[in-house]
Amino acid sequence: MEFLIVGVAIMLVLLLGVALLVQRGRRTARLDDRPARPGAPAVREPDVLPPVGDLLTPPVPVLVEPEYDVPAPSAGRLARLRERLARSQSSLGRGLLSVLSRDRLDEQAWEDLEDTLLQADVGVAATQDLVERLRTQALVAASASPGALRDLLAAELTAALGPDLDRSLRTLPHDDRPAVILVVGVNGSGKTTTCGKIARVLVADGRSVLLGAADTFRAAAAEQLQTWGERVGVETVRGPENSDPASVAFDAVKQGTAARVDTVLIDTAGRLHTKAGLMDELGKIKRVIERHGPVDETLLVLDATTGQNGVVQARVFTEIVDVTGIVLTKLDGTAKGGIVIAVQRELGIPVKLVGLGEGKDDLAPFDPAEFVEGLLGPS
Ligand SMILES: Nc1nc2c(ncn2[C@@H]2O[C@H](COP(=O)(O)OP(=O)(O)OP(=O)(O)O)[C@@H](O)[C@H]2O)c(=O)[nH]1
Ligand SMILES: [Mg+2]
Repeated sequence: MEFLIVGVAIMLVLLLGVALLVQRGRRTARLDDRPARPGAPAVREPDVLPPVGDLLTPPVPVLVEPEYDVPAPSAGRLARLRERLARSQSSLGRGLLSVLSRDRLDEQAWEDLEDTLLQADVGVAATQDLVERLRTQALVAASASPGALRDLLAAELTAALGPDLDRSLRTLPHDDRPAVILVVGVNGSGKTTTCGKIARVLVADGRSVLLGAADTFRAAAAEQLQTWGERVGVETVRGPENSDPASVAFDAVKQGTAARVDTVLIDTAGRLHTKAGLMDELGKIKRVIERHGPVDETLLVLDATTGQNGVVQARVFTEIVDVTGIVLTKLDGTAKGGIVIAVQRELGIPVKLVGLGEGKDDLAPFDPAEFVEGLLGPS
């Protein structure tokens, strides 16, 4: 009898075990069948469970040398990013070319061309100038084919972009101190991102760089800059929150000089061009830095999506800090690439760099001919 009871008990235990295994198999299958979120690792049961001993042993910390990013080289970037430019500006390019490919270039056609340029933020004066020059040229060419007209348009757009302006960034050190680049602009235009991207370009070109976080309003601002630097092994000079940004900028240049780095990049807090107090503070930052020597480059970062308002902002900043170059960011997010022409024409300051995305290396030296090719597509 006892023998029978023990036998039945063993059977029951075995059956229970089998039932549990089947149940577990089903659950695993259900997890695996769930549609995976994009980017999420697939859920998989390990084929062989690790020995229990391994699970109990705490992992031994492994000291790993920090690995730095290898930024993309700066040369030829606009050509590589042309695709992105073509995508955002395709409606402008298509609009212009479709007018020029009409059977007759009558008054209506020229008006439509003018409207297309105005809508792309080229600005009134530059648009009138462009259309007039194009009209004259088309008249001279009399029965020009759409292809020939496209080339005329490309040449005129390139000419309007000031192909002879000096767009080089002055980043080379002096005998006794580094080159200093000051980055300014309104809130959210892309200053910190641009500082980070420029640091990457310089590192890629074999230069030594120091970052100065002269945005002391928010601790997060300095952290954001520091993160950009850390990725490429570049140090950031910071000050306490709400400390004087001019003194942080001064210290950054001082430390950069002591460390004999090639270039010091100073990020500043975003400020509205209409706030006199904040604009005065910017003037002070520049003056204090210049106790070490002249600032080599003052870059105004403008968000291309703000359109003509960018020109107004630029004018005020120029009056305060003598801007030497414009960085036009977020060109990937607007079809109004004509702002490049407007801003340069109104201010006589070259667009030196363009931002074409949120990616770490989505910043390119500006090149008028490449830009126009991106706009109009291949001939
Ligand atoms: N699409 C796109 N986004 C950009 C570009 N440049 C910057 N951004 C984005 O714009 C946002 C603001 O950038 P920040 O660099 O923090 O701007 P900021 O001028 O430092 O901002 P404040 O310090 O707050 O004035 C971020 O989300 C960036 O990723 C660009 O060229 N294209
Ligand atoms: Mg910032």
